[in-house]
Formats: sequence, structure tokens, C-alpha cells
Amino acid sequence: MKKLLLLSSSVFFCLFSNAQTKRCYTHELMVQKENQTHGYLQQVNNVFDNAKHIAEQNRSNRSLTDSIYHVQVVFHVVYTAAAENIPDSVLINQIEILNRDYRRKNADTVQTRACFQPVAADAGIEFYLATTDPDGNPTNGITRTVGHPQIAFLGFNPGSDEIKNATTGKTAWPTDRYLNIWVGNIFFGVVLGYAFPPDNAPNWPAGSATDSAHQGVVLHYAAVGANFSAPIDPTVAGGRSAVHEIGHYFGLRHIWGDSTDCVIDDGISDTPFASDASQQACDTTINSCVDSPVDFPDMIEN
Ligand SMILES: [Ca+2]
Ligand SMILES: [Ca+2]
Ligand SMILES: [Zn+2]
Repeated sequence: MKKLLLLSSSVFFCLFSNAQTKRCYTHELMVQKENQTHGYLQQVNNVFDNAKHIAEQNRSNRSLTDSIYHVQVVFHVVYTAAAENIPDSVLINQIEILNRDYRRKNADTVQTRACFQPVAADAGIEFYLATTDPDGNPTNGITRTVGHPQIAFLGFNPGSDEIKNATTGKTAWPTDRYLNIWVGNIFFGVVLGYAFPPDNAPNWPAGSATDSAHQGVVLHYAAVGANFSAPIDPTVAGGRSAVHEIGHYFGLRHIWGDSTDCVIDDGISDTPFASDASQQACDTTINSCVDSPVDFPDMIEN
């Protein structure tokens, strides 16, 4: 679990490059789930705090911190038009990008400013496409499903998570064994992705906020990989939406805590406080909050 802390300083990109669009919908969906099922956010916070506690306990345990975690991935491509049925090569490229960034082998680490170099780290997490499906049959780790025709008009609605629905999309493979990544045309076209973090409430009824069948990541099809022929937006090309959303899936929050103050943050000590606005421009000169004892600039690298 120490990896959770390391991860906060090892993912480098500016996903929120345009204040007018909502690139990541994770926080909004968490708020929605709290409204639907009171206590959801507390369950998420409990898992997060427990993970931090374990990480602190294991800080001196070298064998644990040196281990590499391997995450089995299945992509569920759900399409209503041919362009949305993105090729295997793009999905394989996305896995390569994940393994590059989560091992801190990305070339843009040279842009990490000196003040943040001491906390930048290899997260020690690698990803691979599943080779066996839930029934024990061989698979290439990619499923392809034709979505319900009614989806073709507006796209999949994140609010109802309908890309994971049996009648409109594709149901999850067991979420305790696979990282499910759904790929499709997300509602409005301005949401690049969303994810659900661990929530530690296994006994709530199916269909409620904590339904394990909804765990995983959803990506807009045109935000996947770095080699897609028609990326949704050149400013966010490069397969970094998946890197970002999987961070949420592992439990990380936006470093500004989805607030516009300097009080609520991500709960991680090695990322300085920041206000939302400072993240949107990726401006290295912004210092939106006064930190103590050392006042760092906003960590736009993260
Ligand atoms: Ca922080
Ligand atoms: Ca600061
Ligand atoms: Zn996000």
C-alpha cells in the first residue's frame, strides 16, 4: 500500500487543459453516489485512510516497497459505430503507456521540477492483458460488444454507468480478479473518463452505490492510446486519461481535493495544497496555497 503514496508523485500530465470541459468525471460521480446512498463517501475515505495507515507501517519494509504489483486488465470495447470499435493495436499501446508511466519510465519526467524530484517515484505497478477469461478459456484480454442502438445518439451516460449494463453495454468480469476498463462513446463527448475507487462496503445490495460490478475505469474511445488515428483532443492525446483514471481506481484523488480552497486536499502529504483553478492551465508560476513549513508551487506535474 505504500505504492499508493508513491503513486501520487509519479504520474505526470496536465489532464485539465481546458477549463470549459470536464475531462474527468470521477469526483462528480462520487458525489452523485453519496446522494443516492448516504455514507458512500465515508466508506471510500475509510479505505483510503486504512491504506495510508498500512503504508506508514510498512515504510521501513524494503521487501514490500521493492515488490512490483501486476494488474490483470480486460478492455471491454462497446461500440455503436465502426469508429468506436478501436483496434487491438491501440489498446495494446495503452497497456504499454500504463507500464511506462507507472514505472516512471516516461520521457517527460525530465520536466519534473527540482523541488519535486525528491518525492517523484516509480509506483512499482505493471499491467498486462488477461490471457484467461472468467470461464477459464483463452482470451486476448479484449471483449467487443455492440451497444444498444439508443446509445448511438447521445453516447453512454456516466451518471447511470450504462456502459456496464447488460442490456446497453457489457457487464464486468469479476472485479476482484480483473481491472475492467470499458471503452466507448461517453455522453457529451467532453468526459474523457471516470473511475470508482475502493469503497469497502461489500454487503450493500446489488445495484447500490457500492456494487462491485461497477468497479473499474471507463474511457472515451478517442482518448485511448497514443496511436489512435483520431484523438478526441490533441491536448490530451497520449493515453494519459487511462493513467489518470486508474489512479482514481487505486484510490487517489485530485491533488486539489476537488475544492477551491486550501483546506481540503488529496490526503497525501507529499503533494502540496492547490486550488482547482491552478490546475487547469498547467502554469508552473502558480502558487495558489501557502504550504507549511515549505511553500511549494502548485504541483502541475501530477
Ligand atoms: Ca496533498
Ligand atoms: Ca504552495
Ligand atoms: Zn480525475
